[in-house]
Amino acid sequence: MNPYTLYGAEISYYTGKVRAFLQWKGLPFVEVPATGDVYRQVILPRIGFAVIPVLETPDGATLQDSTDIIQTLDRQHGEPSVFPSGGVQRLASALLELYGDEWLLIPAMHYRWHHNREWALRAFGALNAPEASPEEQLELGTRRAAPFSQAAVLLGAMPHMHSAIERSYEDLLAELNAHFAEHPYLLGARPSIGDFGLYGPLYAHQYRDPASGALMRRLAPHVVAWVERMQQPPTPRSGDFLSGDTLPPTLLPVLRRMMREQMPVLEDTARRLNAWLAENPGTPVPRTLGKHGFTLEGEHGERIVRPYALWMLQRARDIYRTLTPLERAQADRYLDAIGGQALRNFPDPPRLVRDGMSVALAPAQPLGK
Ligand SMILES: N[C@@H](CCC(=O)N[C@@H](CS)C(=O)NCC(=O)O)C(=O)O
Repeated sequence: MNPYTLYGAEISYYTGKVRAFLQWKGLPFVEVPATGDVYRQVILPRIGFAVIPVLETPDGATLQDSTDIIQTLDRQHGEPSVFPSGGVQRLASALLELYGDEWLLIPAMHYRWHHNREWALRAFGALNAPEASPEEQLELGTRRAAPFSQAAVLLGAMPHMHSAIERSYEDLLAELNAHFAEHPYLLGARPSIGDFGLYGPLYAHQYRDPASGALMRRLAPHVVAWVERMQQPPTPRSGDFLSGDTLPPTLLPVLRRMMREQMPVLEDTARRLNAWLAENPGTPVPRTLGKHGFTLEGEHGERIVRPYALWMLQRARDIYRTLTPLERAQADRYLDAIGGQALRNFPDPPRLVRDGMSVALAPAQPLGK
């Protein structure tokens, strides 16, 4: 089979997620660093905006968005799949993908831009202009990384939130460390889509950025071992999810944390999107809808409202809504145990599709469908 081409970067969150999937799924690929030239010649003309990762398929089609890329390729290439067939595990893995993709951005961006800043600026410069001198790379990196470094604060890492973000992240590391001491992956002996979601932040930022990597090695050696397993799967395309569609007890604290920290923000995002849609009929939904408050470890911060996260949540809600009665009873027991009642009664916005880095209303279905 001709290889896929992955346009991305070692320093990129979502490139790591897709790369690890391609590796586990055993799909041949070449990775092309997203230099300035690659943005100008490939990414902007094909996608219309600047983003990585972008994947070119062997027949020349272009895919963007790690969630879509993984789902498309996983379906096309059949078993073994990273999407569990049991409804409860499928739901948990979709929630963990959303948690990794959208919520763990906060600690990832905080640690990168507030504890690894100069290193990251140099890395951005080196990616953009591999041939330039170190001074030129630092200067270029400072310019190119400006939106990313500002994103840390926009996502909620303003100074008075730093200690809460660090407490929450260190506690998460402890929970994951206890889990990976017992299981190779989140749901047993095979990585699920949830593993790839968590790997985005936990590889590119929290393992690879020097100060963050030192912290992870000090606090969470089993998480380090998992990152390295995900990076170079010892046995690609093998292993099974836990039998009986159950969740390991050691995973429940992580899901409970997601429900406590992220779910209120998702609920408020849905309320705000509903209000925005009512006030702006027919207008494309922007990437951010103003700001809203959030709470972490008892501290109150402010962050941008990101409707994209609701498209990911819709996927989890679809799984929940289509569970068999037996699966649903089991899922509800877990939701009670993790404080996840809000998922059951979620104020769903109208049906959404992804639109670049935002969402759009899904086209109306013809009557009778
Ligand atoms: N949801 C997208 C997010 C992609 C994304 O945010 N990529 C970052 C680099 S890791 C980027 O290029 N961001 C550009 C921007 O935010 O404008 C995915 O899963 O692929």
